[in-house]
Amino acid sequence: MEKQNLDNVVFVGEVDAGKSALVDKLVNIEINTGKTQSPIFYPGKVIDTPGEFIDKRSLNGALLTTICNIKSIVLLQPANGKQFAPPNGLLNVYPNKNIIGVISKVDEVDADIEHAKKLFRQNRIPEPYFEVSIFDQDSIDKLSHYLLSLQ
Ligand SMILES: Nc1nc2c(ncn2[C@@H]2O[C@H](COP(=O)(O)OP(=O)(O)O)[C@@H](O)[C@H]2O)c(=O)[nH]1
Ligand SMILES: [Mg+2]
Repeated sequence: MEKQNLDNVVFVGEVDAGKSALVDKLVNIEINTGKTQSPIFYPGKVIDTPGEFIDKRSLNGALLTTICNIKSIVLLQPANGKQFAPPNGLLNVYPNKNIIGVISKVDEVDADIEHAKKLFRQNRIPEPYFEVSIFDQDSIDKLSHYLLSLQ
């Protein structure tokens, strides 16, 4: 149902944040396995990006190029992550984009959702935040509905 309609959204976040696994759940195509080496473009301007675009300073420019014409940025912060990976200001270079904070992997045993929320707030990621696990379809559906409501 809503899977086909997702449009104009890019998924960003550190290596292993769960971007590709989440995109697989949100779009209607199952070709996205293995390490993401370059941006993967799905129909309807849905883009999965390599974590290195966030993690490696030398590739931050490639991230900016990739997100330039995309309306919504879904930022994944793993629930078991200690740090906020995006360099200060990187995601605010272009104004007027939606930034959606997703706390991923909330099912992990060492998940600390409150810490992830704190990192988002400290870095001015706007609420609401979505707590997502690829093993919890309800959490995927809630995010999916929200993304569709932005279009
Ligand atoms: N437990 C758990 N593992 C996840 C979840 N999402 C992704 N993973 C795992 O985390 C690893 C990295 O996921 P991937 O989507 O490739 O991360 P990416 O580098 O951000 O694209 C893989 O082994 C996934 O199976 C989740 O919600 N829960
Ligand atoms: Mg990936």
